[in-house]
Amino acid sequence: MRFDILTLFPEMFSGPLRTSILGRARESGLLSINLWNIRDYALDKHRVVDDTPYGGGAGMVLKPDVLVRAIEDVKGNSTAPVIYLSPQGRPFDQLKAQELAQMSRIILLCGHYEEIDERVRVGWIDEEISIGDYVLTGGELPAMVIVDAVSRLIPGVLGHDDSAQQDSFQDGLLEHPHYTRPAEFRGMTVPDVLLSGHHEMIKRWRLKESLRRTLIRRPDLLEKKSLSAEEQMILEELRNEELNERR
Ligand code: 4G0
Repeated sequence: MRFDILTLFPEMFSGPLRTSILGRARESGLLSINLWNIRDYALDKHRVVDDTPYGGGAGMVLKPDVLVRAIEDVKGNSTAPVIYLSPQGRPFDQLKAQELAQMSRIILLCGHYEEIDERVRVGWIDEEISIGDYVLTGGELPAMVIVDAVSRLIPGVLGHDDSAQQDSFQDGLLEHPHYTRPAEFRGMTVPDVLLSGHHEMIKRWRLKESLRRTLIRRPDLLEKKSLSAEEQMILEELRNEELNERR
């Protein structure tokens, strides 16, 4: 999969995208991540990229001519969608990550000023995405979040093939508790069932604890999810117990 990122601060990306899993995926050719400096598309002597807003007020607006020159150069004749990262975008979630992971190429536009000229949005932006209800100094961190969340869904990027499919959110539930050795740590033990070797019982315990966590921490996720007969039965069980979970 190919990511093209348009930004005024390409140097912000050098750490995260070269490290660990993403670094390895890029070296192996599974991912290509290309950075484009918007300032390179400002043609005047001082390479000005922004201007004051019509109607007055604080803040600056990215100049449409600079931005469109950049977008059209990166896009070429491809049909890759141009995605703008902004607090006004559609909320990003795991379903959106899965959807984007099906594409061969996406173009991410990072703003650093209050806004882009509305005519750029109307004419050149295919989608606007927000990673959450908070404001950051730029769209660079949101772009990295999207590259990371999408990349780990591409077959081969994670070491173990099904680890991305198995984890929480993919099936709409939070993860169950996990333990490793020793069986007793500072007086705290591991649930007996996990030491029993009884795979059916372990599977049921994990499902029950996933449901317990989701019920306590994120009941909104359960309302959205269609539940199997087994899940409905366990939920009934949980509702008859007093719900116990520390934190
Ligand atoms: C556009 C995205 C971009 C407009 C970008 C700020 C948070 C997110 C930016 C603004 C961002 C997010 C109107 C402040 C850059 N902050 N939640 N900052 N305004 O995805």
